[in-house]
Amino acid sequence: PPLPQRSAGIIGAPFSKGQHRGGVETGPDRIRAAGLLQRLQQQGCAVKDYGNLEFEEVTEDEPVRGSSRVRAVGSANHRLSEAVQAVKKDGHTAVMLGGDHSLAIGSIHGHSAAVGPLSVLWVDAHADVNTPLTSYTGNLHGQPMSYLLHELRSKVPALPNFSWMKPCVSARDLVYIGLRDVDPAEHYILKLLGVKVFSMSQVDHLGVARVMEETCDYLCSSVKKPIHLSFDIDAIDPSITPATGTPVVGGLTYREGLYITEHLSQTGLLSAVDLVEVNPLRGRTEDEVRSTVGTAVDLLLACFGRVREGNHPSDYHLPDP
Ligand code: 6HN
Ligand code: MN
Ligand code: MN
Ligand code: MN
Repeated sequence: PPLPQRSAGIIGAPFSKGQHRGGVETGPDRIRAAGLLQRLQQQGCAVKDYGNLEFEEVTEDEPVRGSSRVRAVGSANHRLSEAVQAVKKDGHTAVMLGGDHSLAIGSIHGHSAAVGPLSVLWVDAHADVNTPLTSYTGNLHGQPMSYLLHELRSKVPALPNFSWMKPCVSARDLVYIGLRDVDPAEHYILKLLGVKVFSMSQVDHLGVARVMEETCDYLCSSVKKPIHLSFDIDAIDPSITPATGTPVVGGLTYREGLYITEHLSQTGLLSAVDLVEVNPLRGRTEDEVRSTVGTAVDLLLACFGRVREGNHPSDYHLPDP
């Protein structure tokens, strides 16, 4: 039987205040300019572009417990959460183009508010599970998972402009792939909560096919919850995706990235995707930017059913002579 038509609801989130490097707010427009919407349509996916969010200016934003621009991050994520809820209510798979990874707070919160409990697959060089009290950098893009996990509720202080959100993810429903730069407190948290992690060592040991098989077995073992994919472009090796704020050597290959997204697409459970941390200003050459943005687009196309063996529209027919 033909697959039900896929549809993507795209939200641009030009926001960079979860970290200190300018440029990541230009990610959404660069990813669109590389042809994302047209190419999704060409592969038979319905597309609605919800445009870029506009974030309100926060003037007084002094550090809170050592973390920077907490109020701006809180208010931007409130906006984003409501936008993702609207996209889900319209029946699309939500695509959030970042922007920095602090945006996963609003994206995952909004997704869960609309559809209920989620499975979260976090593909990243980093675990992004520092609490404001464990962060060395004070950057909120290194903290989103600690705000979202039920199990860390008592370890995260109340923060200004965050009263709209509550934790909505269980540690049992979270899987990481690609980790290779994890802070001591983050490592402690992952062990304490028993979070399923496929670090780069495990990817090397098992191979990406087994990693994805085990990921899907683990996430789909009982009820099949909708899947939220939060893909940080720095999960991919910086030789391929150098235009990002916190590159770490030894990452996923382009092919491993595509395998992950192709495989997820085939589960039929992918319900929202974040593609974050593309920073065109961090590329040293135009080729570096092109390679980073092009990889981001290819990962998103694979999320919506594109496969490497080839593709054709379901109504294709051979021309008669
Ligand atoms: N990212 N663990 C470091 C921190 O600042 O907490 C790095 C975070 C990187 C965040 O890449 O989304
Ligand atoms: Mn990262
Ligand atoms: Mn609200
Ligand atoms: Mn990240």
